[in-house]
Formats: sequence, C-alpha cells, structure tokens
Amino acid sequence: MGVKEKISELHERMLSEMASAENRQTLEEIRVHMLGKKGELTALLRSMGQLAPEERPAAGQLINEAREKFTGMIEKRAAEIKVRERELALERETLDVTQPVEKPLIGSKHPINRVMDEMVECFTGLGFEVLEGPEVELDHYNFELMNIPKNHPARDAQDTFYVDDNIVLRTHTSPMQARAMLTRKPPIRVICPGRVYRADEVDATHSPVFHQMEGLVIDKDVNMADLRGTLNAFAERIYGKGITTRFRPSFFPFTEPSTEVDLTCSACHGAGCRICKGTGWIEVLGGGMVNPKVLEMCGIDSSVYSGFAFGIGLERIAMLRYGIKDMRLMYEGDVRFLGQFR
Ligand code: 2NL
Repeated sequence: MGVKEKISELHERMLSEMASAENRQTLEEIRVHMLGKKGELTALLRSMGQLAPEERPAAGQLINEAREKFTGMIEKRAAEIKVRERELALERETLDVTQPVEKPLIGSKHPINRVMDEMVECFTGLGFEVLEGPEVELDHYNFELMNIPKNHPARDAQDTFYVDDNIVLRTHTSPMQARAMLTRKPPIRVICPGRVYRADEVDATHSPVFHQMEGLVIDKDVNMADLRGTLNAFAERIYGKGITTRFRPSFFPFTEPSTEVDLTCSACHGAGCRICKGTGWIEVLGGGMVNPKVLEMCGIDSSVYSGFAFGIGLERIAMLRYGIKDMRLMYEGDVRFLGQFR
C-alpha cells in the first residue's frame, strides 16, 4: 500500500472514530493514537526509510499535510465538544428560582430579657446607672455586709449554694450595691440586674436560678416617700396610667423599716379578679430604708446620709405580664413557647 492510500485509510478511520467521540477524553485518545509519538502517522513517517530516496520528499510532504489536516480536524471537534459540554452543564445546573423557599426561623427576645430591658429603660430614665457583677461572690459581700451574720437563718445551706466556706452563688444582687457604696461617694443611684441562686426545688413558681433587679439610692435626706415616688413612677411606666403601689410592713435584715410592695392589679385595675384573688393588688417587690448598720459597714456615714433599696423578681413580673402559669416554661427553651414573644 502506498503512502497516499495509507493516509486516506487513516483519514477514513479518523472520521468514523471522531463521529462517535462525545467527550474530550475519547478525542484525546484518538489524537494520541493517530498523531502521538507512537501513533499511526508517526509510524508512517518512520517507514519512509523503506522508500526509494527519490520518493521520500513527496511522501514526507503528504504526511506533513496529513498531520496538519488531522490536527485541524481534532481541534474543530474539540471546539464542538466544548460547546456541547457547556450546554449539558447548563441544563444540568438549572435552578428554578420560582420555587417557594423555606422561611428561616427568626429568634425572639426572651420574656425575662424583655422585662429586664424595659425596666432598665425605665430606671435609667429616672437617673439610675446599671451595675453588673459576678454571680460567684464572697460570703462577706453577699451576707456579712447585708447584716446577715453567721448563724442567721437566711444563710442556711438549704437556701444557699456554698462553693466553699467563704464563697457562695449570690442569693441576691446586693453585693454589687455594697461595692457601689464602698467605692463611690453619694449621691449613688444604681440598679443591679442579674441572675441569682437559691437552693430551691423546681416547681411552677420556684427555680434554683432566677433573675432579680435591685435598686439603691443613697443621698442626704432620702426617705420612704422617695422610695414610694420612684416605685409609683416605675409602676405607671411599666403597667400604664392608674397603676400605683401599696406598702405593707415587712422585715428584711438589710432594711429598716422594710416594706412589701403591691401594685394595682393590671388585669382588673383594682376591681378584684381571679388573678389578684379579689384583692385588687398584686405583690411584686420588697424594699425599705437601707439599715444604718449596712450603711456603716459599707463606709457610708449614717448620720449624714440615708438611702432606700428595693428588690424585684423578674420572673414574677414576666409571669404576670404575659400570663405565664409555669415558671419552668421560661427555662426550657421550647420554640413553641419562645415563638410567642416575637
Ligand atoms: C425582695 C426584697 C429587697 C433589698 C432587696 C438592698 C440592698 C442593699 C441594701 C439594702 Cl445594698 N437593701 N436590697 C432591700 C429590700 C428588699 O428585695 O423580695 N426581692 C425580690
């Protein structure tokens, strides 16, 4: 077979092989076995040695022309395959942008934080400053400075989580107010919101971890009427016009005199209903005039200064406000509960 015939046979084979080459890899295989170092055309070039010397130039030219032609064919086919592959990829990767999407779950502010933020807003508006501090406290700050000496019943291990003999989980936020008195000069107006701990069993109205906000004002001539005015402003601000306070005598070691404070029942506006058990009043906080012993221990001259303090349980406020019947709901993180506060 002459060089010309061999070339036209290779040409035929390329045409048929390329027609069925659907991807770049098959095409590359064809290129290698036709045009590669060990390919058919190279073999043909090598076999030229067997030709008569005068036939070699013409044969060499035919082979070089064939190489150019075959290379061109492969490049053309490669371009076609590239276009086709792109079309296939576009079809495969089609996105239906009109499909409905799943709505992302959006978080909500926890009822405790809602109440806390609202109260912070109210008291900062009245000129109070917010102080926060550690939940693990020295016995000295938590009890001693609050006029709760060793062997006082409030220190009972059944009520308090002891870390060791001198360290407790704070049972109220008072330690921060003690620090304010120890480190500042009157006038002092602070509120201290935060987590506090009591060794209580969990039920619908008790939890070993709960939240409190205490307030403290120290200045010259501060009296019980100032406490009343402050708490009346708080009551109206949080529960609306017409809500006021009622003070009943009470006892706390850190205040003297001490008072339990009721608010007009916001459900019936004082008329009497199930929520206030017919009384028209709801007990929500405690307070009083800071015990002079506490003032002295905290470095305040009780012959010059006086002060009032109060403590509010945030869980109780949130439960009344949102009609939450069981305190445990506020700690379980169930989205069906939390989702209602959006
Ligand atoms: C309650 C009662 C109260 C205080 C907290 C206080 C703090 C200092 C000095 C004096 Cl530094 N008193 N705090 C006073 C009276 C009552 O809380 O039933 N809270 C839920």
